Amino acid sequence: MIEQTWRWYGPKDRITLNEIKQTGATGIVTALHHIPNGELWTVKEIQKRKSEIEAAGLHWSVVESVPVHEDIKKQTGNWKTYIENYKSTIKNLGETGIHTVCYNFMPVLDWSRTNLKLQFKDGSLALGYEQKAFAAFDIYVLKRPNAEKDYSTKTVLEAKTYFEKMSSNDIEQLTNTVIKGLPGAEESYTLEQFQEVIEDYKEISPEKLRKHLFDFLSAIIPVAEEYGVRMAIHPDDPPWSLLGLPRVVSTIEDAKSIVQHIDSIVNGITFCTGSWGAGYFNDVSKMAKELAYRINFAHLRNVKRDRDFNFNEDYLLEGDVDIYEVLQVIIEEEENRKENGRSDCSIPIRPDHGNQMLGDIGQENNPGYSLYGRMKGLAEIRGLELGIRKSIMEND
Ligand code: DNO
Repeated sequence: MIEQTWRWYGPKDRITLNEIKQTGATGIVTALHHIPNGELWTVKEIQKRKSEIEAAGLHWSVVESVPVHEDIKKQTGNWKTYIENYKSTIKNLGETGIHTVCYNFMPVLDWSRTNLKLQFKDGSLALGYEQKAFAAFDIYVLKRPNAEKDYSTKTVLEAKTYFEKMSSNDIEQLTNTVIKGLPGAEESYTLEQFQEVIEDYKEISPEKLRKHLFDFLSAIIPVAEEYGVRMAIHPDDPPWSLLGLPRVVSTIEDAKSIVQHIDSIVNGITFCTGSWGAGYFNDVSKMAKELAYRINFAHLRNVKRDRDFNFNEDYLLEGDVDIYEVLQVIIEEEENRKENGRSDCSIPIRPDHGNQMLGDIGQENNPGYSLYGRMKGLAEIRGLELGIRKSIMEND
């Protein structure tokens, strides 16, 4: 069976481990959020968090994430030390019995949205991304030189009208949404710092960033192999360049180039249906089929998207991604691994974001990480899995 997991932000999360048990999840996805990016995670710190999780009758199934320091992405400053620290962290995690690590290679920004409280058709609240709002921030708030060139003429015009109608409160809210970091991003900036860190990437083309990613993999994967840690790179969210920054984990070609760079089962991906699915150019079912052999972790959620780079998050079984097909591929992959006697035949899956609904509304929520919305997603995954397994058995 797939391993049903739940992302928990540690002791400060308003949703407790005891509550998570009632959702049906058995595995916890978490990180040592208090350790600054780049520093190594000691066995003592890892063990402490692991024991807390186990005391609640759950187990620490996936680390999301061990963050990759910006210096590693740029190969500047202390990047070599940070790589050594990363290697030690992987070793320490493996030795403590944690065998899956999610990470990303997105410069500066982790995931991005423009609206964290989008009124949904049924009164719940979803997350959304509007290209004209993002462009308004980029052109008029950040004032990035030549930003207009990165948008269509239509978007540039819409962004102007949109910006002219914004109140100072709207501008502040949008700015915070973009630069303060969404949960898990670990980095947060002021506008001035943000302008500087973006400027630092001026000389880094996508080709260069890809080379830096490959150098990172060449250093990390042998250690991950030795200590039995399955690495799982998370796709860019959304899967296109933002603010002129390079991104190299956006398409099927990107994903293939990564898993093929070092052909090892520990050099895998986090199959995030919502991140890939936000790009109209990504055929998510096809990606699942072609990348199944390297799926080490999955995030299931749905999106409604268009060809103008707008999207909003949607209920798991609605939206533009065929979650049934993706889950079917994952289950078949698990069966293949089982037949081959592999120890990684139970792939951890978590419901990714969920709408704020019912008792979530009015509560302090990590954007996307609601209680009821995610529980609804997990319940749907559980039902879908049961149905898929029964139909596979009947057809055998
Ligand atoms: C957002 C998350 C991402 C993810 C990182 C992985 O909800 O999926 O923040 O954790 O990109 O490194």
